[in-house]
Amino acid sequence: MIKNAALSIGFDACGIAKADELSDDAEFLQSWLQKGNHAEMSYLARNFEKRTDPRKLVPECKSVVVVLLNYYPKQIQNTIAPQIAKFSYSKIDYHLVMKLKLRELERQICDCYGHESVSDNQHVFVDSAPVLERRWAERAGLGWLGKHTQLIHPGLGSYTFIGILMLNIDAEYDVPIRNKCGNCTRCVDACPTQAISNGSLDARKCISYQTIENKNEIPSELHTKLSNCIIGCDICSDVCPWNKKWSKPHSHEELAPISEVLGWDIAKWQNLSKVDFDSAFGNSAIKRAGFQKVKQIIALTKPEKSEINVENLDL
Ligand code: B12
Ligand code: SF4
Ligand code: SF4
Repeated sequence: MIKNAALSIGFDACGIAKADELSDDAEFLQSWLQKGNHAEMSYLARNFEKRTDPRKLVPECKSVVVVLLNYYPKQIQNTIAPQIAKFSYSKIDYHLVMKLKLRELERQICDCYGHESVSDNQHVFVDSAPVLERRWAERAGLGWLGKHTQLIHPGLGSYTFIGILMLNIDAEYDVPIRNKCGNCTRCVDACPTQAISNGSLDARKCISYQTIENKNEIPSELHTKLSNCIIGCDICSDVCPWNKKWSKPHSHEELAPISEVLGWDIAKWQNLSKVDFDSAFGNSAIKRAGFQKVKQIIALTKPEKSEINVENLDL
């Protein structure tokens, strides 16, 4: 029932994992944090026990339902303009889109299994809570974690948002699938800042972190490596052969893009006013980065045609 309901609500995939302690991940996470890989995202070091055991976050939790929403767009941005990552194309911030759909899934589950199947505490998560969402997606059989650390779903690729619903009831659990990265290292080789090594990411070097999360100045050694990215970075995703094979445009109306922005040229971005920014991005995920930050990054980037053409990549 749960998976059928998720698909009928419009999610592209759904899997279920048993709520358990993530002991291997706890070890990995501790060493990742000790090396300072989380940069200034101090929240990642907080709530360690809750992050590595969902039952500490939602005490009655027995099952972790994981849903995916494909966000690969139909139309790609003008490639010589400063680039915004595809997750940020939509008019409406994806967090809101995911949460509304998850609430509907929760309603249908409660109709079927009763209200006691969910906790009175927070149990719907997208991005913002101490939950290792990619690991749960992997445990729920929805794909494997690529060397670029993202979840690759066989059939959808990695351009998917992940959402989590924790339930107080048992369910039939899925099993993880095999990692199919093999000897490929395209994402590692293509990363302009060498932010990925051994399937682990150093956020200090990641353009996505620098352009979205970093509230301070971008370190000067990275200025020439921003590769025309102004909000997020899709380089390691774009070069992945599995995305070439599986990424197909979504048809989710809720993720309709801010069409005019996709056609903006370099001059439009460079002359962007606060009024233009607020009117285009008022409800979008880009609002979070803020006008000043976006303007500063545009000033640092050197507009050039993106060298990565997904269509020309061989599998
Ligand atoms: C912080 C964060 C970031 C940071 C740090 C990214 C990172 N790799 O940790 C920054 C700002 C850089 C970032 C960037 C992006 N992000 Co982000 N991010 C998050 C967030 C909020 C937390 C991730 C986290 O916990 N990181 C800590 C690391 C250690 O955890 P982890 O990477 O999940 O790895 C765990 C497991 O994979 C496992 N593991 C990994 N390797 C190994 C090895 C061993 C031996 C073991 C035992 C375990 C293990 O253990 C880890 C935990 O201990 C999640 C949402 C969430 N709550 O999960 C979104 C999330 C991961 N981001 C997402 C997206 C879309 C992106 C971007 C693509 C956006 C963009 N285009 O710019 C980029 C991708 C960059 C990249 N290559 O990862 C999506 C990923 C969707 C997907 N299909 O994978 C998420 C899930 C948000 C969502 N709800 O959809 N992000
Ligand atoms: S998002 Fe960009 S900077 Fe970050 S790991 Fe991927 S290619 Fe490197
Ligand atoms: S580019 Fe290659 S190594 Fe990187 S995630 Fe894709 S298949 Fe794995």
